[in-house]
Amino acid sequence: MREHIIMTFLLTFFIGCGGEDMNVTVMTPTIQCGMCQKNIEVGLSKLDGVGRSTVDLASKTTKVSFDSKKTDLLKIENAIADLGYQANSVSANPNAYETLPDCCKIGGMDKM
Ligand SMILES: [Cu+2]
Repeated sequence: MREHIIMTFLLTFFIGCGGEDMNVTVMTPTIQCGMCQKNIEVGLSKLDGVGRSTVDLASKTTKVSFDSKKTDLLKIENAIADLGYQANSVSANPNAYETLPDCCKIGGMDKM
């Protein structure tokens, strides 16, 4: 009887994922303002396989839905880092960080 419950759960889980579409929440602790939000959302939209990304300034996280056949979490983390922001444990690319507007830099490097 217990096996049935587990199987039902697993099936629901796989259907819920809708095939190859995956959702991840990336910690982006160095984002400061709406500009950061735009930078990341626009930057990620250019990445092949990324469907939708939503930056939440309040919780400093970025939710990303992507096609696991075309891209993966590491590529997404690196793409965010290349935009000048920390992504999970991947540090911001220092060159990209330097080109950010001043409002996006405040405290940005302190947290690394
Ligand atoms: Cu900003």
